[in-house]
Amino acid sequence: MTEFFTTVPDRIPYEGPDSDNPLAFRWYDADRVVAGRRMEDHLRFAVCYWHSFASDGADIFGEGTWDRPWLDDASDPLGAARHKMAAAFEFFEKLGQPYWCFHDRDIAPEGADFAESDANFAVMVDEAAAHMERTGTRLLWGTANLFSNRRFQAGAATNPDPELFAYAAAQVCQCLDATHRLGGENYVLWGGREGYETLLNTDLARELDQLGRFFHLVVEHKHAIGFEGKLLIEPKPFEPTKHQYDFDVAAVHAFLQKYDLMGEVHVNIEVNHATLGGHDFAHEIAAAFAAGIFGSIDANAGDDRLGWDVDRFPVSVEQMTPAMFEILRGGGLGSGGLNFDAKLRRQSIARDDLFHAHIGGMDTMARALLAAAMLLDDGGLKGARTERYRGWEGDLGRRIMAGDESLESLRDHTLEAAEPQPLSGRQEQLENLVARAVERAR
Ligand code: XLS
Ligand code: NI
Ligand code: NI
Repeated sequence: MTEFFTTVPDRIPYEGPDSDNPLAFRWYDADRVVAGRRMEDHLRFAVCYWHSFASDGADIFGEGTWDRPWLDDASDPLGAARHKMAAAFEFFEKLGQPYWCFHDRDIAPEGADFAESDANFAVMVDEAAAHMERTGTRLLWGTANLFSNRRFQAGAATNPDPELFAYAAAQVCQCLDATHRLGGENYVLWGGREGYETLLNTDLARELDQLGRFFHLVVEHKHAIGFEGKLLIEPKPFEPTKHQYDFDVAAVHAFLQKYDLMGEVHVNIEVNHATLGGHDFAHEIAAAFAAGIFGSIDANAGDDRLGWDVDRFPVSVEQMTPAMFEILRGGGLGSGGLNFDAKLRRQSIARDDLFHAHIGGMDTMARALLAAAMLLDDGGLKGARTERYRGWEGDLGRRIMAGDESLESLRDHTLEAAEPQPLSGRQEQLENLVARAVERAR
């Protein structure tokens, strides 16, 4: 097998916080038990195929910069796809993360028509099955690319032309089957171009109905083939369209309720999508757990001053700790995982940069997990929150929630009652608790 990452050892070792080895983990220790579970089972890391292997670093102003020889091989697209996959699995084996994720068109080249694209895909799914068997890497999720090709310029399920709806359905049919065959634990549907640019040409109500119909077809097919993984929508507020229909967790929750999809579809929350939507990442996680639709995470980071999806690798333990805390508080990732939907900067052109990026991302999330577990254990945060709502355990609170009070009865109560006494929200004190956990997590 061709060795692509020749300067990197066979396996990235764990060497502990005092290590100066740039190609070693300092915090991610797969077998270490934290809050009752091995770190690997808590974090369920995945590497994404699209940014790391299918892209060449091109941006809207300039051509690709990264050293990716398989992308140049245009005369033999399937040969190039095999070469790309060999490099990807070499990377996975060396990094040692348990999972990967792909789009159908990342792993196999688009053909002259659907039948040829599908035949290419079948070849590469076989190839992936063999690599997975050999290396033990598992599939966190698969997904269909329903946005790159120009045929999808006006959307997939929400397209004004039903032929495009059919095309998208055909692709999802094949990709869901492949995900099932590869033992995928989830199947993701990011909205891609399901949104609009202008109402002058858009029938918003009709497009949402089409989207609801599409999801029912996916749910029916999932059950027909016996796929037991979760179906996940990935909310994003905008980009590429100005108005994406799956804006955020709350919008997806409303959509799932309106189209009777609750229990069948969950969410894949991406950090940079949450922040673009004007939310804290932790808010989106808490909103998903509250709605009963939490599914999985696309781990990355935005940039405080750039208003687009920059997909950096996560580097801030301070930012990730409150999010990991919400995940633990919600009961953990379940069948979801932390997929690095993140890309190198355009100037990071050396082969081993891909390792440094993932090592940093994994160490950041591992350390955030340690800090979050400490917060969960310490009781300070939990106690403060319980205390804050203590009134609801009393007689009045219970009667209100049981439906035993009316506006009038509450007016009568308030006429007699003493003036309510506000209590401190203690935000700064609680923030100090978080800072202490970040400091002490080891
Ligand atoms: C784009 C999305 C995409 C999905 C998979 O912003 O994050 O990469 O994760 O289609
Ligand atoms: Ni994503
Ligand atoms: Ni994204």
